[in-house]
Amino acid sequence: MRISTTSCLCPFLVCLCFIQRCYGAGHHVPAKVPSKNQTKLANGETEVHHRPKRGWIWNQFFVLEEHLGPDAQYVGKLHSNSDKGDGSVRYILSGEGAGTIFIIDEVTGDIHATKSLDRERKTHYVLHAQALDRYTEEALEPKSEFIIKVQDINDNAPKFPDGPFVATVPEMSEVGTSVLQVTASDADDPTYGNSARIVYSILQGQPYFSVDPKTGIIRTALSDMDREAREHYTVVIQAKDMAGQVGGLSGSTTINITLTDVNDNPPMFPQKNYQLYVPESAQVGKPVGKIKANDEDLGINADIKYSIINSEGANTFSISTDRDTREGIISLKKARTCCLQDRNVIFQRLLRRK
Ligand SMILES: [Ca+2]
Ligand SMILES: [Ca+2]
Ligand SMILES: [Ca+2]
Ligand SMILES: [Ca+2]
Repeated sequence: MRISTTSCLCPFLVCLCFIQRCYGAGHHVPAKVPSKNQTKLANGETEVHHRPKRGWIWNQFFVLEEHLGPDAQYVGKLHSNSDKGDGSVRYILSGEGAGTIFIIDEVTGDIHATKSLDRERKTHYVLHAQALDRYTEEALEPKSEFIIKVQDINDNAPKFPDGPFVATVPEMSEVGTSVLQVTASDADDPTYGNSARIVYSILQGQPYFSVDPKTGIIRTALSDMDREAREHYTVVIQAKDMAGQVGGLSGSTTINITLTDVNDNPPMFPQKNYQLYVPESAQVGKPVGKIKANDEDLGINADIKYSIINSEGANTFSISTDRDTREGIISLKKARTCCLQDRNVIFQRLLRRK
């Protein structure tokens, strides 16, 4: 009687179902232990060596998940050497799913799965096999434990657990600047085939952004992206399993990216010259006019401080900044004894920087 472990000889032969570990080959090949893996023992029995060979695996039964066929799925066969085929041996299955999911033909030892199984819900079932003499109820073999493993198929698309995402990156960033990493998960078996092997690609957002196919890191792909020209971008990233191959399942997520401001615009006066007429009666210290420059940047980058840079103007006028309106308020600095002519007063705009 053969056991399917190397450490001991079990008198109970489990005719193991072999399965080739390649995608799409998830069907059972009735177990024939390769002759090279068998050792004849002194008592005439054969010891099975459990060396994986040519990609075949034994010591487990496999059943393909999500089986939709009308018939129960064949899993494998239990067999005792004591079984002469005369029906005197009775096979009994117990353990997880025995009698409900897995049924055994008590005469032939054939095991079938009667229900569709979901590997993502339960990966394997631990069962026990017994062989009894049908007439005496005597155990012909010790009770043996074995596992029915649920073989994965690619029935889960990659998913992004969160999203949509919001991200920012400074305008004018160098190409390749990291913006955000997105990560999808795939419920299929990551240890087998490509069912959970994800490749990222960008569906929307080119040529401004790119995504690393392996890591899901989104980067800038264009230099000189100018917030003042365009501030918001919508990027759609796809995660596809089967290593991105045709036929893979996919999921996607959206990232709303905003360019943040950098101070890349000086304040500009909309006019080159201003003419202000100041009456003789104008009081010292009182405003006599306003000017306003525009700055396309945002926040502190658009703060303006006005000053008078020619000495003649600076001697006669002062200028202050209205923080709310960002206007320059011009006031008379000292009383004049004669009429004020039109003055060519130059105002220098200074960016106030941090
Ligand atoms: Ca499943
Ligand atoms: Ca998958
Ligand atoms: Ca699966
Ligand atoms: Ca800017």
